[in-house]
Amino acid sequence: MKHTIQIPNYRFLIPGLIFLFLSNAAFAQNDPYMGIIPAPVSVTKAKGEFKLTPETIILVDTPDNKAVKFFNNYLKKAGYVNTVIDMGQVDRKKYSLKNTITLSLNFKGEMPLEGYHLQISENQVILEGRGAGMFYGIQTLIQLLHGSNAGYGSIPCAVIKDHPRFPYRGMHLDVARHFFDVDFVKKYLDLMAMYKLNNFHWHLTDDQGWRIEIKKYPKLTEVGAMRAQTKIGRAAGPDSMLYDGTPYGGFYTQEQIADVIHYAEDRYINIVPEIEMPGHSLAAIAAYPELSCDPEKGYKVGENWGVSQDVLCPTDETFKMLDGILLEVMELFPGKYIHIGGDECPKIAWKKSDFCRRLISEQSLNDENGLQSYFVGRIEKYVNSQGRSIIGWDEILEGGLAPNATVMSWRGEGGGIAAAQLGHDVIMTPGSGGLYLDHAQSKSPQEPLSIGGNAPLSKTYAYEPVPAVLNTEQQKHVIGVQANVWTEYIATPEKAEYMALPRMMAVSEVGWTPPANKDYTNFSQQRLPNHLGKLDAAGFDFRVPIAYGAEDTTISGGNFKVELVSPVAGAKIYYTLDGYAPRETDLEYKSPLTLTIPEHQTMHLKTITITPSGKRSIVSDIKMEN
Ligand code: TNX
Repeated sequence: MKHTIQIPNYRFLIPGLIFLFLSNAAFAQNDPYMGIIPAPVSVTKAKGEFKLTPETIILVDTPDNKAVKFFNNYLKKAGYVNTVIDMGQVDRKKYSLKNTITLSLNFKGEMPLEGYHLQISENQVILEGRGAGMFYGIQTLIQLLHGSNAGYGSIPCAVIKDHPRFPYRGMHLDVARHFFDVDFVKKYLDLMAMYKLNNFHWHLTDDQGWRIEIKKYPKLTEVGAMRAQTKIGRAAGPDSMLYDGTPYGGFYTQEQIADVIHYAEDRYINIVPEIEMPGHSLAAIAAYPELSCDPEKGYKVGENWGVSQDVLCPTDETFKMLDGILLEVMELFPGKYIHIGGDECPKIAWKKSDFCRRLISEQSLNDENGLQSYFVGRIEKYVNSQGRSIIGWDEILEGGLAPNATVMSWRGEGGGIAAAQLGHDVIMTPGSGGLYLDHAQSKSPQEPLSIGGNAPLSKTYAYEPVPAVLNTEQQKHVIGVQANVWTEYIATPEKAEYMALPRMMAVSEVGWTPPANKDYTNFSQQRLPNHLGKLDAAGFDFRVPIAYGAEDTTISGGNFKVELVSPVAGAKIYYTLDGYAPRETDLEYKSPLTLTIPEHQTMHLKTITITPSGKRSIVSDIKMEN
């Protein structure tokens, strides 16, 4: 029997010898989305190409616009020497026959929110955008320029009409379990901007660290930003008694936070700050034990992972302090949303407390769940009084939802569905949907330490944020989607990038692209390799996917033809047939392999992909038996 392992259709059209010399870039010509991630709403290709040369003139009608300035800076940094001209200052007709790129916010006609139109013809590129849409059009244009490899090069003619599916397209970063400095946060924001993600959820406080300076309560960072040591390995594993014995900490000054907010604003990214309460608050309690129901107990900033039993006590003093903290947070962050956490709040401390028992009866609450609602409701009232809205994790539904709250559904979609049915806005971020980027990217034991789980790129990509059980009205309450990077097991910026990439690109497409345009094979094999090639050259870390066609499997038969697609432009695929793990000293895959297995024999095809910068995939293994 003859088996062919995964040959993408478009390859059939290309004679074997020629395709050896084509890079992934060449395949972009067959790609209906011109290599763009996230795939646009509509791309109509035309004949010919626009040539970008040093003489190309850039005409702008709003030189002071943030997005236009961003483009100018990009051109300068990337070494382009083109002249930028303010159209208001010149006779536009003079340029009508010249080779130009026009950026215009003064378009006529309809344009969806955050939308843009990009027309590429032989002489001219015209980009029109609405609000953030200009910025997103610029990101698309930059991706197309990148596609030409040389900086100066050509872009195929086309008309692109584009706008996002959801208004909220989020990425989260936990800086409490491990701290990530301002430079890294900016790098993360750069990535988000490239992929048209517009909300950065900054998880600033947790049991293991308080990371934002609060002037009124200095001990939050003096005490709460530093833990004595950190757990080694899995919290519940056989190594669970091991600690590193090394103090660990870090926090952002308010000045640094303001700088990051400004940086994000320049990229049309809103920041949602999260201050956790009433659970996940041990760092705050270690700083101010009076926040707990048992101030004498003795507390230290968390050193292990998991859920702490020590939580905030719902006293007037606690609320006074939280109001003071939130006021400084709201003075710093200009966005509509303040995330108040609300997840995983064990009720043991409240059950033991006479004060809580009295409060439950005074307030005619049912039980401790009612107390949690009372807590969140009181905080919501304060946040609303300052003109802002709260977001909480789906536990805030338990015991009754605060009247204006937006719910982040993380324990599956149930909380999100219930909240939407109650008429509340919802952001979908279920771990079960592949949106927990702290989960492993495959089942292989070669993956680095993670919290576990299995969220391969294909799973994240396939996530559909609007549950079918919701009716049309309720569906409108699903305002978007977010992926979370919890960092218990992510101690370095490199690993954060490794876990976030390439899944962040999949999240981008889930949040932006109409479902009908989503196509995993096209995304992963035709578009992603070039993006990863660029990120490789730009010094980002990421998980190198296994070569397409080489994924672990067992197949039986006598004759096999194996054809592989490189997951990263410019990377090399090495293989062995002798059972050993391949490395760069082994055979390089250059053209399809024809393999024959005698009867009653077994052969292993093992591959590794190594990028130009030296990043390596895990070793894949196809077992062929006859
Ligand atoms: C649950 S998601 C948590 C986090 C952990 C995460 C690990 C959520 C609201 N709470 O505190 O870091 O799981 O995956």
